[in-house]
Amino acid sequence: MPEEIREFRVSNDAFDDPAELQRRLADEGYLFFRQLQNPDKMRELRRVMMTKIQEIGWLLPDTDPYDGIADTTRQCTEGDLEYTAGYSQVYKLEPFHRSAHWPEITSMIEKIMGRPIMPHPNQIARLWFPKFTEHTTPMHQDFVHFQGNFETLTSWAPIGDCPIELGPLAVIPGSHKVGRVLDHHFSLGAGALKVDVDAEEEVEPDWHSTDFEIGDTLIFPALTIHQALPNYTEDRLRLSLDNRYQAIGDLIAEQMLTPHGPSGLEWEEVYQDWESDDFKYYWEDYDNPVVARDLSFGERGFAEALELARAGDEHAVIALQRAIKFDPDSEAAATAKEVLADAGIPG
Ligand SMILES: O=C(O)CCC(=O)C(=O)O
Ligand SMILES: [Fe+2]
Repeated sequence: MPEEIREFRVSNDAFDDPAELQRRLADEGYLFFRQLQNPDKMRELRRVMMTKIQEIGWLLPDTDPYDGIADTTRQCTEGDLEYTAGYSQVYKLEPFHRSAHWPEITSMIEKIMGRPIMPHPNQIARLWFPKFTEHTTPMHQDFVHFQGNFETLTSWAPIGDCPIELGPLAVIPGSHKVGRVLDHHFSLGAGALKVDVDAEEEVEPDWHSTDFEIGDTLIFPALTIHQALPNYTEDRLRLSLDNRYQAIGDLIAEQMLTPHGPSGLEWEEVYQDWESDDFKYYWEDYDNPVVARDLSFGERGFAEALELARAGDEHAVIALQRAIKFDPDSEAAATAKEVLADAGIPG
């Protein structure tokens, strides 16, 4: 958690001024809008998703699902089998996928990009348990995960109010100006990769965020350094959307055309119970050159986790134990088992 967090600049004043929006994005590496997305539609989406999350058992029974009161005994995160079991059910919800196409957000992205755009079908919802703070998303640049091109924009919005203590996103303004992908290292947090900002001479750790209210939306390109703040609440589940948008015709990495990995799903499974066909396989109408996934970032992080686990690092040990449990027959699990056995730690 950064010692000091300053307030985002709010860009609603430039709402209808694409040139000014583009200038601010180029200069500051993010745009933040109050109520860019329709709060009523967001509230409806929250009700649908939280109702499902309560059915899964991650919210206390006999509470209003809208309040998002977590059963903290069910804590789990991306990379855990239990997370996939629950998240896959949320990931199948049609209204969740439709939300990436809401004109409130697509028209703003198009204004900023100045070209026709499309959402990546690999949409993400984050279901973050309270007091599980060591698994918080660490400082990173999105390019290591999403690749393709540097102009791809992330849109992050909580589905519900998200004050600082519930753990919204924070960014370092201007950090995209490093102009390249910085070294990323092993982290236990979501995404498993972090930039060591203290070791980067070009970057000052000047963190900005805000108490998000429903509809508020943060937009930033693939090189802007950001992190999630820890969810310090007593019992509230943080629910948020992070979606990516790119100009049609630009490079896209293959993994952005598949469902989000932790869902464990194929599109046919996602679409099983949808009422309408209009947003199924929509990207197939667009001609984006597809590049293979660059696995080197993840491989390097995993190699570091092995090294750290050998030295007894607790987070690395947890990460290896998780990898073994998630896919016991994988090559990574075999290596992880060896390392833990050598160190005398149970796999
Ligand atoms: O919601 C989070 O914890 C992480 C989100 C993130 O890093 C992103 O939207 O790029
Ligand atoms: Fe990110």
